[in-house]
Amino acid sequence: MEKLINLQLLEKLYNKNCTSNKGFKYAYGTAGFRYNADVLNTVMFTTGILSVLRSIYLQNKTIGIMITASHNPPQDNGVKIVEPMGEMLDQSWESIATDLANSASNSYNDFITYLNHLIKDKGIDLIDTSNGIGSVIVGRDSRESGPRLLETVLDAVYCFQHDSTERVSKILDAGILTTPQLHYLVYKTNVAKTLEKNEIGIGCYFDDFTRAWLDLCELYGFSTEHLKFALTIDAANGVGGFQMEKMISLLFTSCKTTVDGGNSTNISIVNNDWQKPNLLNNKCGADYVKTNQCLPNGVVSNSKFSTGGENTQKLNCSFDGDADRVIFYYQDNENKSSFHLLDGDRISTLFAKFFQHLLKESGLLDASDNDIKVGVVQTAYANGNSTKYITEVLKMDVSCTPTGVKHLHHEAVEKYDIGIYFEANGHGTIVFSEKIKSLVNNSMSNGNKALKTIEIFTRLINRTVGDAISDMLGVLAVLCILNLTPQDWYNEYSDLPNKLIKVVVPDRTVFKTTNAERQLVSPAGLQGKIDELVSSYGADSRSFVRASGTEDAVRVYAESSTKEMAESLAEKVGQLVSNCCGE
Ligand code: 16G
Ligand code: ZN
Repeated sequence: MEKLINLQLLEKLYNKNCTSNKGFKYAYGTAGFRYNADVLNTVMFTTGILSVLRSIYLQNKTIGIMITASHNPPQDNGVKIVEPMGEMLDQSWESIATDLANSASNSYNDFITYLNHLIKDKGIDLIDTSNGIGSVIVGRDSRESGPRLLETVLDAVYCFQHDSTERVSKILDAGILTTPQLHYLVYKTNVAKTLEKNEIGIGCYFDDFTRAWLDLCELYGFSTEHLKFALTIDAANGVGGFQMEKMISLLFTSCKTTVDGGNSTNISIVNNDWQKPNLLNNKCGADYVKTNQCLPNGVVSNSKFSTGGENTQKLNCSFDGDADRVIFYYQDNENKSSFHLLDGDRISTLFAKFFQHLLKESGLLDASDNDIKVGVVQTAYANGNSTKYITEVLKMDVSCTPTGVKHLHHEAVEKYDIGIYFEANGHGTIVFSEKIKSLVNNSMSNGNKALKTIEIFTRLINRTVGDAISDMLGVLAVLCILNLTPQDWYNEYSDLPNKLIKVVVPDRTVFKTTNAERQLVSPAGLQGKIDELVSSYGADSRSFVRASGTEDAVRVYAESSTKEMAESLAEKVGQLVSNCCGE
């Protein structure tokens, strides 16, 4: 350890960063560490250390660190580690990240003891560093605490200094960017096998996605300036708006965006005050709209929009604070009941219909030995009617996994050649297997438009993780290509009325589930009572209970054939949960 880690500096910087909230217990949750920003210094320091070790362990591949708390309120922040190909941290390292943080939270001695154990246990070679001594890219969202927490991560990385060669670990501060941009940058850096400053920058993200979009425009003869509808993007006052502005300037040759309101252009960004961090996710953003089923601040109701005397359809979308989620919606008039939500389930079903159509057109399905597997991955929160639509109308395969993108992503990669996955909250993407990519590339020379479209989509969609900007472009493209209005999209099926509530209990860890979180195995006997209750609400009814991975609460989801029944079922299941904790 002495060879590579400057122990004197490590102790000094530990004392600087890890002593303010001794004894705090951290846990790497569904999407990394996420807490009030005041208690994060220790875990930022240990995450910096762990990321360099992970990089050395993986033969010096570049690792990403994203400082964000997504849709959480402004006073929170968090951190997650990104793997070399842009995936979420390997699950077996999540508990290591937790243990390292908690050892540092205890004392310097515990920290050093655990660090030594980890290095030994994983066989991380800190003596022969001929492969390199670690490389890390760090990014952050627009939160006020971001620069302070970044400093702590940088302190940690600077502890890795090779004493004889004077080399230090490579670190690129990628600045303020969206979570999916950071994932993409890490992936591109590893593909290019370099992390020299200025060589691979975030420019690659804009180049690649703009190229794909413009290729589609050319293939189908539509242009960004003349979309059939007007789009308002609610950027949640987060980093997505600022990055989207850059994207727009590349996508639109003559169209100008207008901020806050928009008038005569077909695209506008509202809630774009990313430099006022206290406004982040405040009455706006994907989570607010999905939870409250209403328009966010700054988006006006009406489904028509006047452009040059013409009435154009109006569509809105909301990003979350770090722009890895997107949901769409429109509202016909001031009446809230005319609010129509096009959430992650609807994005999945739209893409599923689209790829089914493309595959038929492409001729790839004609050769039976191609055996192309296309499917949708959902969680238990997917509306029952979306699942029915995919299986009964599209006759396509559906898989269900536990909540959390890493589970959906893994399933989509393992099971399908074209795997479409979205959580109902709008987080998701499409993954394409190497097999489908080579089938497409090998047959493309005959000018087949459908094949060319699939090829462009493999570049338009962010392969690494759900990405609000890239998913939004994907949806716009599908609507243009299939010639669908937002209303057509909405009318493909109708959602079952549903209700999601939160129940605060003394200890949520006693709620253990199986069958992709759809059934409880503990507390004993509770599932039987839920089943009995659900069966009394009729055939279309369903309810499940799971402990939240991000909040100290238990979530109860219910759906039924009417709104009143869904609400009553959720409430009664909630009571069962409370009663069972009181017993
Ligand atoms: C995190 C997850 C999200 C999931 C949510 C569930 C990632 C990147 N994010 O935000 O996918 O839907 O947690 O929250 O995995 P819950 O456990 O509190 O219901
Ligand atoms: Zn997010």
